[in-house]
Amino acid sequence: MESWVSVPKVELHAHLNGSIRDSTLLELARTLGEKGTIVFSEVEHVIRKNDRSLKEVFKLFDLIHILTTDHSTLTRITKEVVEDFASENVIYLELRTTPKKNDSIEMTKRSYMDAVIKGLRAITAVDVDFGCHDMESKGSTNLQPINDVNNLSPRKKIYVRLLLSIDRRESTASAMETVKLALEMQELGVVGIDLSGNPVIGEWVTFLPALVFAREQGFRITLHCGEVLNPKEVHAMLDFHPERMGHVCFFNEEHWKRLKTYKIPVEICLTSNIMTETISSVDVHHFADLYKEKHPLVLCTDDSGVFSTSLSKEYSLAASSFGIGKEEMLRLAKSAVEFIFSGEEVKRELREIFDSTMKELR
Ligand code: 6MZ
Repeated sequence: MESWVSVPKVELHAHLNGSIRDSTLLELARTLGEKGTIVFSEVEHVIRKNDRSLKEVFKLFDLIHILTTDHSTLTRITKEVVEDFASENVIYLELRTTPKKNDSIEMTKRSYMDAVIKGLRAITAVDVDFGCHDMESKGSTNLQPINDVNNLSPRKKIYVRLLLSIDRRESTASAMETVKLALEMQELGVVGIDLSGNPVIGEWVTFLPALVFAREQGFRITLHCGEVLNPKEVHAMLDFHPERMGHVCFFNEEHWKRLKTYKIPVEICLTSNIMTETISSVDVHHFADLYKEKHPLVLCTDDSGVFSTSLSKEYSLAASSFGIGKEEMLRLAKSAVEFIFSGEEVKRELREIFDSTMKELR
């Protein structure tokens, strides 16, 4: 398979706690095992396992959250996850996470997010622009464009923006709290709201008031949609007309028609859909039809840790499965710039990076 590591890429659907390195999870599990909080031998095989049903994935998230939900660990995983994306030339990342409360360790949704921001500030290996308006956010003051040809060893630069996720287990009040937190943190790079979590749990009407409020406040919204058969919910989500949708697997004729008419960009997660058996194999994935019809699409990882993937691997998989050449794939990668939740200035800079890569290829 061709390597897609060197190609600039945009990642718009990545869950923080799903993107942790296995080595870090095992280290955290070992430490909690030594403290007697968990039994390491019972969780080791769960972390190492590769193929998981959708149900098992959500069980694994419960375990991951036991391992990671303290402030210093959150800071560490945020730093590592962003470094990993930057190392494979992801130039713009919208990282999503569910702010969590844990009274026993005095964690509030705000302190959870502060720990995430601390992780962004702790990155030194690459330059991080996370849209924060104070000087500290720019990391190194020695900012270099990623592809500055006059510099022999330019530092990599990654734009990181945050989406706050509402978990489908949450109440309306809790979802509303997340949106209010997003408002408080707009200056710290929060650009949108996501609805995610176990798709068999929760009702659309529970989250709708918070999503309507988020929209009124100017946030862009992405919804996990159609991960299980639930035509009524898909219908209601399409009525809401979000700025993007993730997965869109269980759609009927009417849903496809509306999605295409509205031109809602779709976050495609090939490996995730196949591993969780939401889609039976890559050759019957709806990517093929949407791509053929020039529907707005973006390739994403979903949970690179949980599904042992990377954005480069997703590009390889799409290119080889659907017979797409390098230049065409680059065009697909570039098109994602139009669906990001950041403003025009960032879009312009990203387009320039893609244009110069395309020139080099010719
Ligand atoms: C739905 C998913 C997901 O928020 O703790 N999440 N929700 N479908 C998926 N596809 C398999 N993958 C991840 O990251 C982990 C959380 O993201 C959501 C789940 O709510 C999971 O608990 P954070 O950083």
